[in-house]
Amino acid sequence: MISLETTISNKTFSNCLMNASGVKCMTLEELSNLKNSESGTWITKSCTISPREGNPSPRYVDLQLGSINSMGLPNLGFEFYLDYALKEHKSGNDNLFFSVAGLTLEDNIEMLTQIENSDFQGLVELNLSCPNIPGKPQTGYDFDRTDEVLKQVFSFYTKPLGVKLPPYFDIVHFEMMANILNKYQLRFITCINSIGNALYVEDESVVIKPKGGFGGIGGAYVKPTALANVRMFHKLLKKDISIIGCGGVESGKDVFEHILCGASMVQIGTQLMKDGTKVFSKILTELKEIMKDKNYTTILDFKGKLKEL
Ligand code: ERO
Repeated sequence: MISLETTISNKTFSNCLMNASGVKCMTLEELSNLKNSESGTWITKSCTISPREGNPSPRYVDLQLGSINSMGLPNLGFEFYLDYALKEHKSGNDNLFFSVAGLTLEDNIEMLTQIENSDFQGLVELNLSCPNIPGKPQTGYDFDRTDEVLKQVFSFYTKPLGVKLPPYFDIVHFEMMANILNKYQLRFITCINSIGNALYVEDESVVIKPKGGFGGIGGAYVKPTALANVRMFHKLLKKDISIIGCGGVESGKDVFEHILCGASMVQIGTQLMKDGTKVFSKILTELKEIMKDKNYTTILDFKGKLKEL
């Protein structure tokens, strides 16, 4: 009997799959579809205090090996998502993730204060890595700023919280970020967000409108970078910080590799956008097949156990 059950912080989920924030999780209808899907849990679209339209279209394009996006944080505003989360809580469900991406530290503190003082008991993913807001740097690339944000957040916030990180590409950067993260009572990190500010060219033209065509890349293009980030942080972070892998997941094999590298949970972005929520059952079936072939019965049988030469 194979179990895909997994645990993050004080929550246990029936399986290790969920959506990546931003993908099919903005409206009530999309959130209900995710809730009713085969995924182990789900997360809301990163929100700001006020609703946002986001960037002009075209702003999301499927590519041969992935996607490029510059959505610009379109969302229905904090109140909508808090209201949604509280309704879930009232109906007895606290096993969902709430994504927060304030445009300033003050905005993040304002939203987290309201969550802290509410009945919501789920997990919060604080997004420190949106690459698509003109004029706003990705916090996760500014080490001192990240430290300051976490210091201020953990001065009052007591509920389970994690951060969504941008991809890192330098060993010293991994070490610097891990040293900062290890100072705080983080319950998880999610890595990676899209590889920011890439450029895709077709027929002598860019393919998305915002920022002169620059956008975040997801999908198969980013899998090796995602696995490297999951692996490195698995080695460097204290063991009570779980890792949620994200990047390039199209199949059970991709999920298996994320878990081998150290992920406890795996998010799906580009492929969920392409296939809709039926992607979860397909990938779960493939993952179970792989585990069956290898005689693994739980995720813990292979989590973090990547072989090195
Ligand atoms: O443009 C966005 O809304 C967006 N796209 C990403 O690839 N990652 C994000 O974190 C994000 C907004 C928070």
